[in-house]
Amino acid sequence: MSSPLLADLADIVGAEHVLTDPDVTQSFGTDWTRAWSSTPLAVIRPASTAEVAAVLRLCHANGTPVVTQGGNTGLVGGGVPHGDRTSVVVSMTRLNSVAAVDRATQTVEVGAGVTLSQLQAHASSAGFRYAVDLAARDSATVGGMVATNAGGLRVVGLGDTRAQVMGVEAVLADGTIIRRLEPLAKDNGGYNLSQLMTGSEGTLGVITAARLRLVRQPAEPEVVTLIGLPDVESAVDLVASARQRGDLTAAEMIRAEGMAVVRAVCGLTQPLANEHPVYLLLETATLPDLPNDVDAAVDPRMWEYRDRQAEAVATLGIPFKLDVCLPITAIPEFLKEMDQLPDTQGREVHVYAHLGDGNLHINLVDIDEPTSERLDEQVLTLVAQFGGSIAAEHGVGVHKTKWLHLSRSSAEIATMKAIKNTLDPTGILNPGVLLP
Ligand code: 2HG
Ligand code: ZN
Repeated sequence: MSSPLLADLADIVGAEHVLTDPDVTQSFGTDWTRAWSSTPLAVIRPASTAEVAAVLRLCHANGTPVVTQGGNTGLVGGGVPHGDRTSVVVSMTRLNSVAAVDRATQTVEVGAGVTLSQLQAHASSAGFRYAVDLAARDSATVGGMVATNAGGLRVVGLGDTRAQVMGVEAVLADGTIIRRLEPLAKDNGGYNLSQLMTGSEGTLGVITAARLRLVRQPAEPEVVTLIGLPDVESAVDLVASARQRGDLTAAEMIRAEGMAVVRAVCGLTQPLANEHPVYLLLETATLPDLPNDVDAAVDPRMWEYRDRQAEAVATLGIPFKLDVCLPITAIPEFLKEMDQLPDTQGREVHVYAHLGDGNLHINLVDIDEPTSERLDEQVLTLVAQFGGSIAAEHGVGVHKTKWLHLSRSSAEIATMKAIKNTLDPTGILNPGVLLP
């Protein structure tokens, strides 16, 4: 090992788990979008909570920045270093233990490195379901999903990651371990530190394990319906009536340009009899109520048109991305105004959405740079004017720290900074992420 720090890290995790070859570490330094990329000082692969604690104690003593990484599926630059050879990436994939499902409490304890697919398979083998689902399921890990409070496809019916977290184990910046993994439905002994860690994007501690709630498997597979519609207003109306019936688990939207791209890139056939400006996918327990003359298809394979939007758009170039949330009824007007902004006018804007949650994914590909403060400012200011949130389900990352004030008051940001300074006084955990 070329430096005393790396040699000490190797003593903790084993030399074969300290990666320094740039050809190997580059992928850990580049996020999924390819918009953010730096070479890590090293990638450290601990195998236990005790090893994570020892790594953090050492980095804390040395003042070395630590970026925690799971499946590296983030889209806001929150899981990769910023600045070459300044930070170590702590890759959590070896913390992949899975305990037996606790049937009496309908919960399970899993390590941070367990992937969403593994968790889903484990839950379903015990007759349960893990409520959160998202397209990156084969790579996204529990630690990353808790750290970002991942949302995904079924929030409208089953809630986000926060709603599934009963407790977490985490290591603080100085190596202190805090552990709340007991299956306790009621636990009011003070502040809920597990929920403080949830959504903290690696800035307050390193999540090493979680106890997660499970939900019942549906008696029958859900009904998946893709519906062609003339406009976003009609989609919002259909979501409202589907919600009223009380059996809606997902309500997703694709626009015509997204349908065209996913079909071309993924070789998919036209799903409905005709082409439409807007497509709504509803997942419900029983057939949804639809207008008589509507063009629709009932088939679980309809998910593919929505699931593969991000992958399809990414083949067109490195996209400029924004992930925002709006009051759902404001979305038609918001989209009209967004398409008229100085920097979006006349451009193809790809919007796909977890419409039931009011969560829009805005992607532009015909741009010079995947990061554009002008676009950020124009779109996010409009989001704030409509009473929305600038960070829906992907987090703030490094991308949106500058715009946090549009969604949070200065008193809230000051409180967040006070918490950060208390738990990570030297600022080694994910510097530059979340807080301005
Ligand atoms: C999705 O819903 C993901 O498909 C990715 O959250 C969003 O590509 C995006 O902007
Ligand atoms: Zn999404």
